[in-house]
Amino acid sequence: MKSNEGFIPYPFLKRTEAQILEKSFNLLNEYSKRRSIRHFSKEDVDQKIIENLIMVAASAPSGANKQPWTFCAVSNPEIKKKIREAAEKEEYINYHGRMSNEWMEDLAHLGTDWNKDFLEIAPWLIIVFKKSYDIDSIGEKQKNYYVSESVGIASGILIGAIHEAGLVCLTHTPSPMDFLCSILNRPVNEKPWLLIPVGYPADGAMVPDISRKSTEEVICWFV
Ligand code: IYR
Repeated sequence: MKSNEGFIPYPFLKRTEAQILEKSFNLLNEYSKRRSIRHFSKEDVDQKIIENLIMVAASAPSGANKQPWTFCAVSNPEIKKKIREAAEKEEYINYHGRMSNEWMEDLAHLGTDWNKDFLEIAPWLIIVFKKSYDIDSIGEKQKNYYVSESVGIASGILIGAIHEAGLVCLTHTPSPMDFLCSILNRPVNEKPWLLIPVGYPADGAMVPDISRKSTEEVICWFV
């Protein structure tokens, strides 16, 4: 018989199917209200809230449970300013020729441009770094697995948690993002994955009038 050593019982609390159905409706309703926000209020968010939300993200499953991520949480105004300046430098180039015409046309309805004032206005910037490998205590490289999948799942959980907690965020990728490694003094095994401004929406914040794909477009059933 296979030994149970290294295993513990899973404390599962079973709900009724009716409760699960109701919960799934509520979740759908809640998540259909989630939007990416580019207009932030300057209103502060308590550091403990950010810590809790990041630790929710860090509960994500990961390849071989290597948890190949680091979350940098920035509220320091000087560092936010440095990040904004470096991001705008890259985005200026993106919007003035580096992005293809097709890409620019695909973005037009979002009303974005190279100005990234939200990087200074939002009270917190969470920068998700992926660790392509780990470095152990004697400086040896240790392999990580399914790193992009793992960090993508953790980022998705973070975005959901931010929404459920009552805050808003943006998934921002000012590419190339290498400037974040030097500004945030990251070790060589960490690469920036996503930059997520977090806070409250500005009074009267606007979002693009866009829709989500239908059930039929998204799901292929095989029942
Ligand atoms: N990184 C740029 C451009 C951009 C790209 C995609 I794909 C978007 O969905 C939105 C924007 C920017 O942040 O403006």
